[in-house]
Amino acid sequence: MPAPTVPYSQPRLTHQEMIQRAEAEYAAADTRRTVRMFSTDPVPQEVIEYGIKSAGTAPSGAHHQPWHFCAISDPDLKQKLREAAEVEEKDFYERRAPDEWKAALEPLGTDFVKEHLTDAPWLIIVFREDYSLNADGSRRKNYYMTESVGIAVGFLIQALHRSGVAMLTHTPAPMTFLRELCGRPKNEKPFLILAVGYPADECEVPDLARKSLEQIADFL
Ligand code: IYR
Repeated sequence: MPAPTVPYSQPRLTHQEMIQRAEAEYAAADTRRTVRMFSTDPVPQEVIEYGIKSAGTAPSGAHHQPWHFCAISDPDLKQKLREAAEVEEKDFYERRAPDEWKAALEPLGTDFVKEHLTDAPWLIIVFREDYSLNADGSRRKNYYMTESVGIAVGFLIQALHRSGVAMLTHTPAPMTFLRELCGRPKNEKPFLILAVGYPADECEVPDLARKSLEQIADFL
């Protein structure tokens, strides 16, 4: 049976208003940079809460909303998480990383030391629900989980950027330790860590260029 519906409309803007808004949105998005050096200054929890609420507005397969967010500010937990991540990262950089991957990372200057995991005032651990659990404990299948959670993380990043904080998306591999540290159930798979805070005063970012519209799009 189809779900009940409610009317939906959005105020119609003139073409000129739309173009102005679109340009302003792009200009704001284009100021975002991934940062790796964070100030330890605190960021209010409400900023994180609204960011996660924005993430929760993302479209998802069958509207199952297959995501969960653990926002960590507790210094002891961040320390534990950093230690566990560095064990994996050390193994990655020293043993597991293929040469081609290492070469690709060289311009970024990354290594196994992950100060951001203790410096950034917030770590948002994003989980993907591979299946949901019904009230009676039976499993409910989810659909397009990776796409859905990826879109939600995009919303989260954009919302937090517009709120005035900087971020690093971090995916130590494997990330299974995060489930236990966050006390999440087995149906949830760690998707990524988003470190959130202000950039450190001395923060610099690589002088990178973004692909042009012509490079990333065709209008047919
Ligand atoms: N997870 C490692 C390696 C790494 C991989 C990619 I792809 C990057 O863009 C950056 C780092 C790390 O976090 O150092």
